[in-house]
Amino acid sequence: MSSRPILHSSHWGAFTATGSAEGLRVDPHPDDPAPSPLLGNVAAALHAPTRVLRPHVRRGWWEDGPGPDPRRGDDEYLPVGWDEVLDRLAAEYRRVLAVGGNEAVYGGSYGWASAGRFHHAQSQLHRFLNCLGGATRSTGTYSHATGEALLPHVVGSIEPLLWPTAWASVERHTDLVIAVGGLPAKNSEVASGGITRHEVPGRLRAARARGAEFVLVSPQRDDLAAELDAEWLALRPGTDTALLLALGHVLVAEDRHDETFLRDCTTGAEEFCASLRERTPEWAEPITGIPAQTIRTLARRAAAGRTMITVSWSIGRTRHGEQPLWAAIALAALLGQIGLPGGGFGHGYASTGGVGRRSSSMPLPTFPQFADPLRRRIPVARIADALLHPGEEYAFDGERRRYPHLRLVHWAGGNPFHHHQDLRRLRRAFAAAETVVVHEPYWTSTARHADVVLATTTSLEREDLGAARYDDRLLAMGRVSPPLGKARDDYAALADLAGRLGVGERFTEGRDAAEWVEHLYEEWRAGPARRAGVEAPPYARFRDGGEVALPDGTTEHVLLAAFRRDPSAAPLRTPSGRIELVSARVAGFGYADCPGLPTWFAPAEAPDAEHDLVLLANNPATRLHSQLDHGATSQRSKVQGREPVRMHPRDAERRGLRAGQVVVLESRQGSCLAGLVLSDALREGVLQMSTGAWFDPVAGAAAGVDCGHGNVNVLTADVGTSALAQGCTGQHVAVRVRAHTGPVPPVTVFAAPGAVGAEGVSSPAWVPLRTIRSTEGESHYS
Ligand SMILES: Nc1nc2c(c(=O)[nH]1)N[C@H]1C(S)=C(S)[C@@H](COP(=O)(O)OP(=O)(O)OC[C@H]3O[C@@H](n4cnc5c(=O)[nH]c(N)nc54)[C@H](O)[C@@H]3O)O[C@H]1N2
Ligand SMILES: Nc1nc2c(c(=O)[nH]1)N[C@H]1C(S)=C(S)[C@@H](COP(=O)(O)OP(=O)(O)OC[C@H]3O[C@@H](n4cnc5c(=O)[nH]c(N)nc54)[C@H](O)[C@@H]3O)O[C@H]1N2
Ligand SMILES: [Mo]
Repeated sequence: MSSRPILHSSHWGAFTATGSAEGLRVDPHPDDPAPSPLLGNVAAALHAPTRVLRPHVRRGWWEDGPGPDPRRGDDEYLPVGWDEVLDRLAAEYRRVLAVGGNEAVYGGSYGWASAGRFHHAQSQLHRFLNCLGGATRSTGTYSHATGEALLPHVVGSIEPLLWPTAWASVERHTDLVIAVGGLPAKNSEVASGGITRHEVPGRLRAARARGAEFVLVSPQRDDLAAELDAEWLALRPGTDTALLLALGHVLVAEDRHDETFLRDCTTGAEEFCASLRERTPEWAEPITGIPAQTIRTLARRAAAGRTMITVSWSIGRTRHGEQPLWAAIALAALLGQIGLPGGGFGHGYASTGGVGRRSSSMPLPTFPQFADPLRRRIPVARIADALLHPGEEYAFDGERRRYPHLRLVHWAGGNPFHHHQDLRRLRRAFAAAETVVVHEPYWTSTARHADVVLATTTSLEREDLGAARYDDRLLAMGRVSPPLGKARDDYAALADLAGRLGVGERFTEGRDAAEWVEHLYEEWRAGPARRAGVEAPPYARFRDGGEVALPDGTTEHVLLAAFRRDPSAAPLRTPSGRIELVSARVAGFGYADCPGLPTWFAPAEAPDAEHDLVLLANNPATRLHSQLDHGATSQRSKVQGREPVRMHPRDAERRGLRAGQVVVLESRQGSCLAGLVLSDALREGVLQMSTGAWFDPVAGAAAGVDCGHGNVNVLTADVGTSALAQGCTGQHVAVRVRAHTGPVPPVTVFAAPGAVGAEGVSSPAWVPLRTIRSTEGESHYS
């Protein structure tokens, strides 16, 4: 480790790292006005016990050959050399390509990986696969698949997701922010690719200081900073559409809607307004739990000034998650402020720190991935369906498609055993594959379900260029530590595999990693940077701690502002050229779960006699997803080593539960342990537990549950949002809770399989789960 400070970057902030006898010291970038506590996790990246220190293979695969195998997730791992594992893997690639063609390889490889323009794991893998003639990939994101599918039909583009009205405009012009799903400060700590300055808290403070008012619509009070003095509408989870339609009802009933805007800029206004007739505040009150009078008053306030309605991405990650976004756009259309400074609608403000930044349109240094000759895609959250139902037909965004027969699964930079729903089902799905390859720095649960685990460096062990479209600079990411053990960069591993498959020259173009980083920088410096008048030093000077300032983009909503100024000169790319409050195209798809206009559906995950609470499974405050769960900031939040679950004190009292206790959560899908935290920041009847605790079925087996640590995705259901977007619905799940009795088993998942853990406990090879069956619908392991 270097004993002088080295500049580096992460999805949660830029920092310097300094090696010392006590380990790695991490200091935030001096320009960051609000550094993220997530920096406290960084040092754990070099914590050897959790790291994959050399390539490993699963014994059953190595000895018995490829094929569907229920032992996946329940087998030993053997350390092997790089050459022997890459030889075997190349042979397996040749077999699969011969038997099933390129579509038999699944290389969607969804996930956040690490910051860094060159070593971006997905770009590396996708380039490798494109060199081979392509592979089945994924379309859409776990984050906001509903917006990606819906927005093109309604406003002709996903631009509102990418370049909404900037914070600077909200700060200056907005009178009322209606924040559906809140503007949680914790989410704005993160932005994909890096975030040098955390500006969102300051922006919100400035808007408030100027006089903007905030209304928080969420089951949780702390989805908005207390200093913003927001009015809190603590609605029932999954009922936002009812609230938004009722607000629309009031506008129309009281003639506060903007007829001119509806006439010039929308289509279907008449039919949509007619559909609101029954959607009175009195109708919405028992559904949402929000008093009718509160709804009426809010509608009047919204019509009285400049109003921004923003819907967080989380709301889309529920069954029928397309509806609240469409209802919010329709409500904003009734108010007639779409395209005006500080008005209209947003989707995902504060869902990351990048949304609402004035993003530079300047191209960034980019490792070319080449074109994908195959162009075969599955909706990203349908991975288990695809593995379990090869050849089966499914509906997606107006098309009928068929799942390919996936035989080889290749992942780099993602953790499906964190991000996917219903992990017991995912385990059956992985058992159906013939070979699973994972590049990972850590022994994640996905690595523990793979046949081939390729030991990967973390970004701290590499040099790279740090930059993101929503950030204000390009910075040099220096190497903080030499590679741990025999870990290699994704690039090096893929280059050697490409060589064995006859495409080495095409993949590398004769450059090693260091040469590529320099090449990408110099190419950018001579091209886009020069054209934009951006001053950038030569790489030799930039490389050690260099930073280059990037220009800011525009403040207003580019597409919608132009459209509003002149709808006929700048029509939207919808069939009507306008905002579609009613979409004939979507109606034409004939989907019962996504009709042609914003529609109310009762929540799929609602309390019933058996599961009397709704759990919000949202993104964590103490880490990025599952990354560095063993880091200091994440570990500090644990309760008896378990992931915390928050509950209202009255809900706990009714069940005789106490703060600090280990509890069992059970849903229709599965069960886990969690550590109880009490808080009156939640609506009663609602629990909250973050995603990202590492799946620990070993501790689970000892406690009679599926996960002994608290991975919320053993509880969630694996169902698409609707036939339109087929997005992830992991945000909500109905559960029941009881006290855990008996000993609390140690968490085993932070030590390598087969290793002797911190407490002297030998961590099992992996899991004693013998009864995974390969047939869908049948029961799981016990
Ligand atoms: N129930 C529920 N589930 C959810 C959500 C929810 O709200 N509720 N949210 C969803 C959302 S929005 C998202 S985006 C997903 C996130 O899901 P993921 O993006 O899959 O989660 P991460 O933990 O970030 O996984 C990234 C993995 O990449 C590895 N990695 C880091 N750097 C490198 C590298 O350089 N090379 C390689 N090979 N690997 C690297 C990390 O160790 C980690 O295991 O989760 C989704 N899952
Ligand atoms: N610290 C940190 N920041 C992150 C991430 C992380 O892992 N850690 N992940 C990043 C990623 S990939 C993404 S996609 C974004 C996610 O951004 P979001 O999807 O917006 O974030 P979540 O935290 O999942 O959910 C936000 C809030 O929605 C509220 N909510 C849940 N259900 C409902 C409902 O039915 N109605 C209403 N009105 N509110 C509801 C919850 O109280 C929750 O706190 O965050 C990004 N930022
Ligand atoms: Mo996400």
